[in-house]
Amino acid sequence: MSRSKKHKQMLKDNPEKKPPYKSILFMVIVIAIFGTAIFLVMSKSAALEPVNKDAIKMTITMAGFEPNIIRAKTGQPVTINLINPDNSHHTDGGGVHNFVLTAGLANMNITVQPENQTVFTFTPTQKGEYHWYCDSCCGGRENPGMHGTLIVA
Ligand SMILES: [Cu+2]
Repeated sequence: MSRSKKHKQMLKDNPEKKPPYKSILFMVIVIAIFGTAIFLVMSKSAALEPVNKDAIKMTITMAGFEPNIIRAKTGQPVTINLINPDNSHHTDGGGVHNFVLTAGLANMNITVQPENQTVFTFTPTQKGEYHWYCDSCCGGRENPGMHGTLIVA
């Protein structure tokens, strides 16, 4: 007997009854898939230790920069160890963040990959307040949470 014939025969034998375990199994699979997805997005890797202990340790997540204010002096190099603990399962930007500082001081666009870190140095030459932001996620520059201020004295 062919496969489809067999199936038709089964339907004939048992026309109304749908096996209930099928819908239970379906629910279990749905819950497992959603549970896994939520876990992957929420889980963060063990806190990344900065590779440069002398640098300013800064983290960037979906919640913004921490710290989001740094102070510097003209002519003195600023080194930032930027840590991104977010993982690549974020649908918004794939967990990638960046540090963009262009206005008036420098022309920096530093990208940090998910669960990764990067170290960069720049030397402010003029006093003032300069704003940086992340434009890879959460509305980017338009999102007030994705900003920081560099105060150069
Ligand atoms: Cu970001």
